[in-house]
Amino acid sequence: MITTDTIIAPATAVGEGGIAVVRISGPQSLSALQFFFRPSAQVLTYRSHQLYHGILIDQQKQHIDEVMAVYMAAPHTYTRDDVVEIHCHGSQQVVKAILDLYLKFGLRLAQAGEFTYRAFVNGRLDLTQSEAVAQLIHAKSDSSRKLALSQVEGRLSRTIYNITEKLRDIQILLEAWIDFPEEDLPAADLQEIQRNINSSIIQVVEITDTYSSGKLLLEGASILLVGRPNVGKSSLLNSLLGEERAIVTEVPGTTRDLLEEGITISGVPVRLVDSAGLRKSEDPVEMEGVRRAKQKLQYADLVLYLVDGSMIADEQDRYAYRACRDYPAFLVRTKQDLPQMADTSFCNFPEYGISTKADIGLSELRAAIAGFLLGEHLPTSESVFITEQRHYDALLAAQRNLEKFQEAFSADQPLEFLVFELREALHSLGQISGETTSESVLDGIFSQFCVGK
Ligand SMILES: Nc1nc2c(ncn2[C@@H]2O[C@H](COP(=O)(O)OP(=O)(O)OP(=O)(O)O)[C@@H](O)[C@H]2O)c(=O)[nH]1
Ligand SMILES: [Mg+2]
Repeated sequence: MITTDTIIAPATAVGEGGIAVVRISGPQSLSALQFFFRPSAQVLTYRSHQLYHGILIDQQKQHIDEVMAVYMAAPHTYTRDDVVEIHCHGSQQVVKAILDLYLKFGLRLAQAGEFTYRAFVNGRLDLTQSEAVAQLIHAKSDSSRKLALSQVEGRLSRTIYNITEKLRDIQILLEAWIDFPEEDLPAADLQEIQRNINSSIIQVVEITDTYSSGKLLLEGASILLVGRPNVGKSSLLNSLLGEERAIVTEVPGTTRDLLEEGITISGVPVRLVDSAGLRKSEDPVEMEGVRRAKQKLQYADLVLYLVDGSMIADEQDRYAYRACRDYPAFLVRTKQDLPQMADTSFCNFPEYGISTKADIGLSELRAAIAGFLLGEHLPTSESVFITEQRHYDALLAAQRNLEKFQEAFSADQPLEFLVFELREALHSLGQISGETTSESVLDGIFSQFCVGK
């Protein structure tokens, strides 16, 4: 991709809106502005990062629109090139007229993600930050927004950078010794190297371990409510949601189809699925509902298996238990406000008692769900999570090379072997930041962006 010409694209989404923004980046940005923009007050030189009001005219001096325009001088811009943004009325016809004007003028329409690509090539963002920009744009929940933002701000990059620097120092030291092999490496240095490799492995593993939690925070978890008719599944769904979403009646078999609702539980986005439960039935509608619930079981991150605490557990409870016992599940004993009759010793899931009527045990259940989903990886403002398969694979590869380094080290292998493993590890880590990423991978990443970003 050429990165030295001047590109243009709408930066706001297609559709009607109050304003739309057209973005220009590259060496001709300022002259492009001056050519067609007539500021309402006289401007001798455009000051960087200042908004100007005026009219945009075409080649025949016809007005295109009344606009606000800003010129941003390199390098303090998104792309690090000169950038101009034109804020026009939010009509697609106006945007189109501005684009036509500048394409005739000689600017080129930007490809998807090309502004961010320039920011990457010009060193303003590394690859993880660029990827996070796309994630931020596509974020569907508050937690995915926060995750993406922390990555845009460079938290993951800094962590990887610190590990990389440590490994580079070792590489330099070892290579010097290969070049001047007269003396042996001092024992103290050798120990120091081993310690540093060990701590790097630990750091790499710590980040790798956040992958499943990170993905969960990004994509959300799926929780399925099962249990025999009338145990209180829909009541629990409503309580967790904080609204009367599902129909609750004393008639067993009220819920027949799956009902899915999104909520956050202690910061984790969750899709709660109420079901017809799991039971034997003759009724074809119920049977279809049960079939769908069974299908959902396989995809659930957690099953809440409900047993009515106020009744004696029966064959239906055991039937539902058998259906879900091979999946990650909690036993939820409902109706704790009533005298407790159920013997649930047949079930060995972690157990929680609740009452939706008397508001008993619900906050404990919420905390337990969050704890189960995220383990010790509860998000704090400091934590680093990875969410990309690409990062995960690279970290695993780096870890393997560092472990091989340790093995070769313990077996007194030649230094060349050690340096080889180090180089491989550094190469893998470099793929995360984009230092060593191939063109085709880069193309794949940036093509996921929309035009104008
Ligand atoms: N006393 C008491 N009754 C409850 C509690 N939770 C639910 N119930 C009652 O139990 C009955 C069934 O509740 P639902 O939430 O509809 O149960 P369900 O599991 O969704 O039932 P189906 O959809 O028929 O499978 C209703 O009459 C609720 O009012 C509770 O904590 N205490
Ligand atoms: Mg129900």
